[in-house]
Amino acid sequence: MPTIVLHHYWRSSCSHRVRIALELKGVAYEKVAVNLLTGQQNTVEFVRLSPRGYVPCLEVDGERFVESVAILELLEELFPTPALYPTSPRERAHMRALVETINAGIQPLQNLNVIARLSDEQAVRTQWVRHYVERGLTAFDALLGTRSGLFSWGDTPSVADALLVPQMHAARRFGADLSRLERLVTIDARARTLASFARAEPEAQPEAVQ
Ligand SMILES: N[C@@H](CCC(=O)N[C@@H](CS)C(=O)NCC(=O)O)C(=O)O
Repeated sequence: MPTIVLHHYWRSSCSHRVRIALELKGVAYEKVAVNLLTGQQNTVEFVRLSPRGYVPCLEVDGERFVESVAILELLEELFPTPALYPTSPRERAHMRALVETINAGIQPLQNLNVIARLSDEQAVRTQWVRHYVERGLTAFDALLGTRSGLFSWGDTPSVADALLVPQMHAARRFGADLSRLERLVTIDARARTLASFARAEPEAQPEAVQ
């Protein structure tokens, strides 16, 4: 078993994704908290680990990996069971589209340094984030089509759920309107009843500020 260290922030959705995958796969790992609110991500020490000054950063036997989706794919290859990606090329492409709808289509627009540049006013930031969260999650729901599994893609958790659950957490935090996204609300609530998702929750991290 390699030695795994996750540099993360409790409320970062990208960090949350990686914690979910590690927990689902039952991988033992150590966590190092990086406080984004005090700017620890921009210190010389941290930028040496993660050049963009972003969490998460995963160390595997001392080798550093950044970008949560690349990390999720690495974990899938290092620890194939339980599988979080489907096996057929077409299914995998659908799964990646769900992943990117959140990873590329929503999260960059709600990122701390992005909304800080947008405005000093919290109300302006919140309106901006809600808009992109609601549009992106509506697209995610549409991409699920007529699927009716227990989770986003079938009856077992997948990488789509590792993206969805953190994004739903952020959606609630910013007060996004989820009233038309009942299916996503149900999937998210169901996932969070599982012990692996519960251990990965932001509020379950010891440094979480309530
Ligand atoms: N695409 C990257 C983005 C990482 C990212 O945006 N991390 C955020 C937290 S979710 C961060 O560290 N933000 C720090 C900042 O904005 O200063 C990933 O998926 O890992």
